[in-house]
Amino acid sequence: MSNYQFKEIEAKWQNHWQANDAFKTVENDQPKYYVLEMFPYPSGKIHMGHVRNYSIGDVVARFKKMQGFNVLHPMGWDAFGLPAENAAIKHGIHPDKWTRENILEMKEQLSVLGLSYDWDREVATCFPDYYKWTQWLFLQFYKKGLAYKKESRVNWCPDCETVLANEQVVGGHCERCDSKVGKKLLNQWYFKITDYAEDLLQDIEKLDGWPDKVKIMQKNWIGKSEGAEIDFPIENTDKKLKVFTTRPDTIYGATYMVLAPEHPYVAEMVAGTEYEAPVNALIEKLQHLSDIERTSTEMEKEGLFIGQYCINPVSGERVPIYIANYVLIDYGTGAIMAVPAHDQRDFDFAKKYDIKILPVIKPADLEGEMTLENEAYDGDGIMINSQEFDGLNNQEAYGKIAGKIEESGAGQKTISYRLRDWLLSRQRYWGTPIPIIYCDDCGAVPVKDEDLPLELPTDIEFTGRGLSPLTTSKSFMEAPCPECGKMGKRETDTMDTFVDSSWYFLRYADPKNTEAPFNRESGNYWLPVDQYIGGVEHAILHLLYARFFTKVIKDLELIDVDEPFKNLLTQGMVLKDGAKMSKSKGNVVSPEEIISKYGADTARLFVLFAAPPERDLEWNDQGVEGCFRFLNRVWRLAIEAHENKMFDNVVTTTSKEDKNLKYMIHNTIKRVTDDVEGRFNFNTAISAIMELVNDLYKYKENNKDAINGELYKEGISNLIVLLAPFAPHMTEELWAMIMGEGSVHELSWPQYDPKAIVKDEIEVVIQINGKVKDKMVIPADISKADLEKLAMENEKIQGLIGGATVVKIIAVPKKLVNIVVK
Ligand code: ANZ
Ligand code: ZN
Repeated sequence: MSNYQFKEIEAKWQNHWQANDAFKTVENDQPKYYVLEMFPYPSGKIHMGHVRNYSIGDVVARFKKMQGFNVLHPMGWDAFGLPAENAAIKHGIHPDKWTRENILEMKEQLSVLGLSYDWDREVATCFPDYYKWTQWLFLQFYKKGLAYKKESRVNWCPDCETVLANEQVVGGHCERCDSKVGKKLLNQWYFKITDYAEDLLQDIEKLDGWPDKVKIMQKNWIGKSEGAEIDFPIENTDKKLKVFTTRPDTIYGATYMVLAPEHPYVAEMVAGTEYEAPVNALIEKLQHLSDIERTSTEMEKEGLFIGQYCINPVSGERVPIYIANYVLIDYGTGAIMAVPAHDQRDFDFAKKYDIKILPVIKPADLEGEMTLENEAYDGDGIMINSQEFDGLNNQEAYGKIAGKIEESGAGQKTISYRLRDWLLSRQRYWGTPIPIIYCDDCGAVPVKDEDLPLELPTDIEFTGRGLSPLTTSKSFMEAPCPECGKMGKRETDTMDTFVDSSWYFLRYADPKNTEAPFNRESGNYWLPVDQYIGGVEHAILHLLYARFFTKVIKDLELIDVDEPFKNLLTQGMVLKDGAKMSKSKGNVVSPEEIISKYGADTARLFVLFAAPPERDLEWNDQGVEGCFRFLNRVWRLAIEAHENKMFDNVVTTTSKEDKNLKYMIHNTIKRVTDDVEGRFNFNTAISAIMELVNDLYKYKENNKDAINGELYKEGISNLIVLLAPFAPHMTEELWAMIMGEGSVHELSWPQYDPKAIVKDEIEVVIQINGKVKDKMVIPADISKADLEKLAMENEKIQGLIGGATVVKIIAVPKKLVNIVVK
């Protein structure tokens, strides 16, 4: 018998599939199915996380194809980004060369996994034929007012003299030289994603096929709050301080105001006073903290009085104005009314700086005085210290106080979102150039469509210094104004790589189009993606940006869908020794090693079998061995049947074992189908197939001379077909060898025969006074009366009853008979 020579077999079929365009997809009138794994950054090496991600996608693609869908399963490269630029600075390799080489290397590594990609649709975001359309889309956004420039702060390393991405700032220090990172004000490009905040929030409801945890993360990120904006006049000035609050019901308890230190009023109010120096010192200190750190409840509250007072517009009380670390400039209005009795952060601050704490809501069941020793009270209750509103419950008071504020003209109801506009400018080389030219006369002018793509220049110095490498290119910097022709200057920022990945799934629908990002018919044919698969680390930004792009692209009338991903699967991590595989931990198992030792089919089978896709997967060498042995068992079983011509064996009667095997075959088809479809429980699907293999072995051993050839063939052929999406090479080889013609991957997915999975004999238990005494095998469809009769005729039971009197017989068909005796 020939051994399972996985090396030759896998290479043979990979070449065959490629030579025959086996996975090429064209639009047709079959129902379509678009399955997509998040495209990788071409780092040069695939890791086990990739193997897992792509194996999951490949099973779905192959399974759906066998179910009769026209499957789109593309692959490409998220190819712009910092590592290429760092390689250029460190080793002097041009980012373009570095990236292209990595792409080739990774493609090679992917090809040995036997993945069913239509490589004709490959895209790379760093190729001009792709970023031409990223630029074109940017300009459509710009023309719609959805891309704009404003001044904002970037991380700045004073020693390297360069802008740093957030991930290059480690604990407030520069990743490269360890000096303390500061901030620099730059004019930067933003996408107005906040215009779509409400749509992005509402449409989360439509995403039935998304995990709840991801939907909750998106909701929280958008962070809608309903409340009011209220103006507090500033004493001795004609200025008013606008605050945003979600709790207008607590306004009588506002005992101080807080401004974000960066609030423009602050500098004005403290100019030339004793407060100026301490205010500046605090601002300087806060520059090194992120918003998340600043607002965390753990954060020590810090701030100071700035010498001025506001007037509470409802109570007329005079309240001091502070600045503090926990109020952020770019949420709400950048200023708050602080209610220490009912907000914990205000409470902590008031305790520290000895500010009055005045409760205005008291728990309904509290008798006597309300004291707040250690924490704020954030529950509901009865209004106190609130003039005419005293005695109302606070929910009622909420509307009435908001009404009073509105009537008096001191404020109005409003909605606030946590979502910020998307800062897309990067002071980097290796990204999509922003196609804008600045003209002294005409301002910011879009590059003309016919001049796209605006290509990255190659005459660049990678010094790692300065604002943006593009400023070092003479050929790039100077350009005539598209409107008046006068010499202008180009924008030198490039785009955040999240822009590139916000529309790549649309490009796959029509990747070679030179007239448009994709044509509308193709977009409408393929989109939305039916199944998107990727890591949960992208649950917020990438998915939100992709949803935003899709909505704008729909509003540009380029496509009719308004949500890009119908179903989302977020796969778990691959762990070893309980920790994520990483170079620094030294616990990396390389896919190459595993594949060369056991083959791709084993590697695929293991990552699919070891855990359900959404869970973390613990790497386990014995588990890999086990999968390899299993495939060998399948191999031997099939080859033996073929070589010994077992399928030709004719028997005339159907034995009980035959019936059993028939049941097993069809029940396995049912289990695998149910597990793969919708639920993606590949691990249980594979164990069902393993059980079938055991049963086929048992059947063969027990029926040496009486093997029912036709039935056995049904068993082996279904085994091969069911295993095909998981282990595509071995099954292709076995199919060709045993069944003679065609590709197993071109077959229809098997249907189970419902009659075969009705068990016609079942086991029921017999109880006496509720205790199990015996079991019997009886026809499944027997009547209640017959069931009672059979139980009473049972010899063992008769013996046990002996002389006792039978009081009652309770028969539950298909389950049990209980005989009550006295
Ligand atoms: C008074 C008050 C009383 C508040 C109370 C809360 C509880 P969410 O729900 O997250 O939207 N706030 C407003 N702007 C802020 C800023 N820029 N930085 C830090 N905090 C800010 O939170 C809204 C509440 O957070 C607002 O309602 C405000 O405090 C604070 F018992 O106003 B509240
Ligand atoms: Zn001009």
